[in-house]
Amino acid sequence: MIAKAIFAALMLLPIAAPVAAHEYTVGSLVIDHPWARATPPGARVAGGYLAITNTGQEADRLIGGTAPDAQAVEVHESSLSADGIARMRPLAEGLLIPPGETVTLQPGGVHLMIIAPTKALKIGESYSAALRFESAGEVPLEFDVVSIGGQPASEVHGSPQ
Ligand SMILES: [Cu+2]
Repeated sequence: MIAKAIFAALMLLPIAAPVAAHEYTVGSLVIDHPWARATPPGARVAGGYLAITNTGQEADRLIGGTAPDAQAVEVHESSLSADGIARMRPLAEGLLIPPGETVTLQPGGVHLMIIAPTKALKIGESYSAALRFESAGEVPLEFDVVSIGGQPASEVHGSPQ
């Protein structure tokens, strides 16, 4: 009876989840649930977030990406300066994905920066892009676009390179 109840509960999970999780695989890398924040029209950048798990034996590096509706996709790192202002800079060497580990890109930390999007990212839509890894190569994916909320007003963007 208990097993049956658990099974029934599991069957309900995908319906209960507000946004269906989605993942992508390239080589030994698994990319989980890419999401991005909606932007007002004319925004110069948009943030993209996801988790990358390296199931292989060798390290890899996320070095950037492309999007049909943007100038580029860069890997950025945010940090808080002594005066409390959030700043970000492109990671010139890319982001290391060690074997056996999961690296999470999230607001306030390492993130993807969609540079000069040519159309606004709208809530509920998906945004197409492709990520490039040093070893695994390129993987096309879709970001789920969610509401703007939580973006620090004092955030200062470094000049894109
Ligand atoms: Cu950034």
